[in-house]
Amino acid sequence: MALPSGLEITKEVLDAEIKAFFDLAPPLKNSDDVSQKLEAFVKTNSLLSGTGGARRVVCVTSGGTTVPLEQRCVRYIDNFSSGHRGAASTEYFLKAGYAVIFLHRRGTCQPYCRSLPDDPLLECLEIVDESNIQVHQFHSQAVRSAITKTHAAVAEGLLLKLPFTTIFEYLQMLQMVAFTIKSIGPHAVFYLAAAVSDFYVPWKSMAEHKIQSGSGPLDMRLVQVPKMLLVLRKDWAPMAFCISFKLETDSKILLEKADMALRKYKMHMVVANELSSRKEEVVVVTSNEKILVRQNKSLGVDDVESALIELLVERHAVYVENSDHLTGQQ
Ligand code: PAZ
Repeated sequence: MALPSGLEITKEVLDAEIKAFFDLAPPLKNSDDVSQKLEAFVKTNSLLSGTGGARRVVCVTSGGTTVPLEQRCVRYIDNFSSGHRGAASTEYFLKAGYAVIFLHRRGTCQPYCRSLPDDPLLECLEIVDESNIQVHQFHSQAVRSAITKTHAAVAEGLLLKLPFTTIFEYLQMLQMVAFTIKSIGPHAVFYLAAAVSDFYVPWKSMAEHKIQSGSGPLDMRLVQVPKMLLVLRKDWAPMAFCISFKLETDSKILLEKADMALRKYKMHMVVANELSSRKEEVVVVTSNEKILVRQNKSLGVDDVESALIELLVERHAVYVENSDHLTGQQ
């Protein structure tokens, strides 16, 4: 149901829109596999031998969702997100002792691979002779580090990588993650850095076959993707610590929009970033603070995620402590 902008929809209407979205979405092809992996991952991390407690688990979403224009998709709408933010943040969450569900756009930047060249296969490998291929000396350190760290994190049950492409896959998987990590209450974190499409073509009104170009200009109606953040907070995983992102290109409206998202979707924190400066600085917006976080080049850190994750981990620790007191667990 389309409402004039500025008018709030009720929770009942939102719930109905979300139900319709999921009912009509093409079912996830590998949903059993995803569900098994999630269950096993959360189980491993919630039964830490000897500690009696759960490990903190963060779901990092990363990269952009696509909006298919045809059911047998040839064309789709996409966005710019490289997945760098999500990949870098995953590395720092792992370093801070979290287990990470890396819900990422297929083909985007991966944790520990940030210093590899764009085409690692062709640029890092060289042919020695007919039966031997080796890593080029120049890239050997980066390749070794990417392989060792990724394999170690996966083998220790600390990193679960789940790829998506479309908006339909992303939202179905996000809901599955939320339903699974709900069981670890305040130890769960959502770090929603993915650039999620605001508009889409509903499956039932989508052309089945490739849209033909012979019939003149393309006239297509995109409808709004129901905002799922509030239901994630309220219904799917109500105890989880939720951090969402707000991206704008007009810095004049950025903080106001971030503030609005914080209140409207009941987020614990919103990270505000502007397109051109997003790699150098972000502002973390909470109910009573606006904290500027910048990359600290003087300490030899050339990304903003190091300081950002340090701050979020600190705040999450306080949140867990307060929740534990409230539930009488300490
Ligand atoms: O993926 P990336 O590193 O190129 O960019 C990160 C980002 C700008 C997509 C992220 O920080 C962000 O703001 N995500 C939410 C975007 C939104 O408002 O929908």
